[in-house]
Amino acid sequence: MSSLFPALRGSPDEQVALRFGDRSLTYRALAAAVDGLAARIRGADRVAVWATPALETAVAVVAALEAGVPAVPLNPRSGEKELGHVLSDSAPALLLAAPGDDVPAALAGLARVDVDVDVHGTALPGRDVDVHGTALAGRDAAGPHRATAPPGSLAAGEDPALVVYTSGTTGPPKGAVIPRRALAATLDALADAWQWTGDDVLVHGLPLFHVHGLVLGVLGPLRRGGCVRHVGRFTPQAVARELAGGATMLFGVPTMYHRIAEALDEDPGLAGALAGARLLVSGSAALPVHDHERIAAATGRRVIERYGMTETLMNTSVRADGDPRPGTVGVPLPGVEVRLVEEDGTPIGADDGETIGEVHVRGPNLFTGYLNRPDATAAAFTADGFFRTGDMAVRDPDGYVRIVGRKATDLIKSGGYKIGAGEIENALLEHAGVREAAVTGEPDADLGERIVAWVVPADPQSPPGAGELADHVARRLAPHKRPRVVHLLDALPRNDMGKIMKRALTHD
Ligand code: MCA
Ligand code: AMP
Repeated sequence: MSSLFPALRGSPDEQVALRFGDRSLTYRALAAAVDGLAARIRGADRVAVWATPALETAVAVVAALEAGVPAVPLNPRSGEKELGHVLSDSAPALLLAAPGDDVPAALAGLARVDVDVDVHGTALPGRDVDVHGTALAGRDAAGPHRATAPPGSLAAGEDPALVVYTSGTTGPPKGAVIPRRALAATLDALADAWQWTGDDVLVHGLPLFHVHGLVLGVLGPLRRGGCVRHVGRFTPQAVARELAGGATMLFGVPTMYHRIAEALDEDPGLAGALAGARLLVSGSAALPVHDHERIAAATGRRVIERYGMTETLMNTSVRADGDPRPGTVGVPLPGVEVRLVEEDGTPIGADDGETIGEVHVRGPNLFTGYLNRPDATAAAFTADGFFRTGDMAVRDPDGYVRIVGRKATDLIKSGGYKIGAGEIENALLEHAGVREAAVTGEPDADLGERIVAWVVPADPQSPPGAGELADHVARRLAPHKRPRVVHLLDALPRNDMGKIMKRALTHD
């Protein structure tokens, strides 16, 4: 099996690969930790990774990729319902977690493998567990499991590398199966577009259970032989400190750039730090032109945007050597075909910057399908192999793509997270105080969109409080899926067919 990370074996011994807070690992130490862990999990069908923003998450995912075992990153703040769904759907053989991390009871049935890393450079001996979860007393970490890997069967690029859960409009999240070749293709295409090399030092504070923070933000630097510094919790000051201290690139969601733009006035050091960066990249949602302009005015630097999706990894980007036009997501990455189509599927011929069509993409960056969901997989692709993104866009005559909206109004992008309205409605309906519920997104300067719940209480005399409903959703699903605003209504507006008319749900 060819490694996705040649730098693991070829980098100078003391070169730093990962830094999380004040803990760092050189490539040599990373290779040792990865080898030790890979030997313990090799042959497993699939492993879950408790994806805290920590060194151990990076080690666990890289070890799984080196062992040819698909990894399922878990949001450590997932609530009981969401976690239960991901576990039953993905059926991992093992849980990889940092020693000492407390995990919810729902994970207690899974055999746990502690991810031991020694920041001084050697893999630590740990309790060994076989791939079926049985503890193997006294077995050497590099022991017999090396021999259990089915020869040849792990080699192909089509083999699954990651299963990343992503929300749809209704129902629970779907697991997007991302093959090895998609990781390689997207990261190498970005290297071309961004002139991204092993000399780059990336800084970010993104979560590690989604494509942005994990694939681009951790696997990206490691594939290049460069370094990533994760700040733990994002703050403008933390990224400024790293950029002033040698980091060359910043990745963030628009909410993070908005917070940076807001902080620029009071923090003169921040503008200087951003000005010194080689590349400032935003993605996961649209960065408003106002924030683009505020950052450019204060720093003289343009943030560039790239456009991607869990299912497609990266599709387009403003190139490092291109025109950094705000409000656009740039041009298709090398190897990626992008077309805009009419409602009836007819491709739009004219790149006139005006004709709106749905974005379809095809290329080696695409996922292979949704886990256990052949119906959803079939519906997502056209007969000629393009993936239907659901994003609406126009294309300028010189090929620059501008995303102008989304087909489904029931998908909300908040803080860069994709959240399905139906998923939250179902959770709200499980609260005893809720008779009916509808969820919408409304514009929010900080989050892009905020989640709004419209609720008909079971007992109008003692309706549930907004905080209680937010806590209920946070506990069932995840904190970022909680409604930020709750409106109580006597009834939901419905059409003659009984369907809720969400467009009629407004404040006044
Ligand atoms: C508040 N909190 C609560 C509650 N209220 N927790 C439980 N129950 C409650 N009722 C907690 C939160 O959990 C959090 O805790 C703190 O209060 C503040 O939370 P919040 O205001 O929600 O958000 P924030 O911390 O200000 O987060 C903004 C953020 C975040 C940092 C921008 O949204 C974020 O990390 N976004 C990144 C999303 C992302 O990576 N998307 C990529 C997917 P605590 O302080 O302890 O944390 S898209 C993708 O991958 C594609 C491929 C692409 O194109 O990139
Ligand atoms: P996710 O499925 O969570 O991976 O989110 C993918 C979605 O995020 C895409 O379908 C787009 O709607 C949105 N997105 C990602 N990057 C951008 C961007 N630069 N501009 C606008 N929307 C974006």
